[in-house]
Amino acid sequence: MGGSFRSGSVVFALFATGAVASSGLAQETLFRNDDLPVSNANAAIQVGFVAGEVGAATFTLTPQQQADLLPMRIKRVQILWTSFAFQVLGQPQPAVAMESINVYRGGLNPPNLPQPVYFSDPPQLTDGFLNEFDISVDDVILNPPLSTFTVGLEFDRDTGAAYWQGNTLFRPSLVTDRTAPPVLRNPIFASGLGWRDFQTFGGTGDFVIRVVVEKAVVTPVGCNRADITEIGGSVAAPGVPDGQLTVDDIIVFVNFFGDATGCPGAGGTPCNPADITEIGGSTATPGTPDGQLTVDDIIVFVNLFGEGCG
Ligand SMILES: [Ca+2]
Ligand SMILES: [Ca+2]
Ligand SMILES: [Ca+2]
Repeated sequence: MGGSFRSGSVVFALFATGAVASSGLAQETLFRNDDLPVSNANAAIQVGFVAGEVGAATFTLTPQQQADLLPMRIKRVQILWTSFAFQVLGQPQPAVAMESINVYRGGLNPPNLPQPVYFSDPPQLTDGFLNEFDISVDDVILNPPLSTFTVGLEFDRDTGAAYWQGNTLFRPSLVTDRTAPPVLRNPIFASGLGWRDFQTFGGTGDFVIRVVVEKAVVTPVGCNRADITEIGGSVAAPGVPDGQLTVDDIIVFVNFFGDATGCPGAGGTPCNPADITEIGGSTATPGTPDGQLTVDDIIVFVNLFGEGCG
């Protein structure tokens, strides 16, 4: 058998996906390659994965998305996971833990391979559902430049029911649609082979792995929160914090605070560089910029500026 992935798909008419409602939040963007569910469309369970192997989907950002979304945070990952036993016989199989959900920069574009940036804790997968995993707390950020990224499921130890019992596929697995992708966008990390495209194994279709992202607001990394600009920085071109506190930081702070550019903003994200703390924030516990400019921002700025940087 060789222990590596081989295409052994089982086709079924998808009827239970435990659909996850699409997000109503405008700032979230859903990436998906698959076209399921479609009326009477066939899906296919992909069998043969063993521990350490990965089934993945590579997503491409349009130039407009690169401009609008980067740097972006991976918020949630949705994975369709089901068994023939459940789909056809109505026998849902026990939930199982897999090794991890993995995020990579890039995709399978030989000689370039997906570059790992994140491995989750073991996800618990329930048969018959588009399982959704919220990884936003792990702050998985993909920085520019970036045109493609890949998200996959790494399989765990070879436990649970055998794939086949008689002529029936019992073990749940990843699912694909049945329409051929035009490009290399379904990488599989196969034991003993490394990264290969699903097409290499005779497969057609796209993995039903979907990703919800949002533009990441990256808190400037200065020497402290009063370091909001660089020497020569201005409101028009504040640049990046330069690790020192100079008169430019004061001027830029005063101007941003005075004209309130961008404020108030959405809660939880800074509305402009002068928004460095929340109501009640102090130098000891500045908390999170709250999207509004208040006297607390001034107090914290003055105190931090006074403390200076190492
Ligand atoms: Ca497809
Ligand atoms: Ca500075
Ligand atoms: Ca504030």
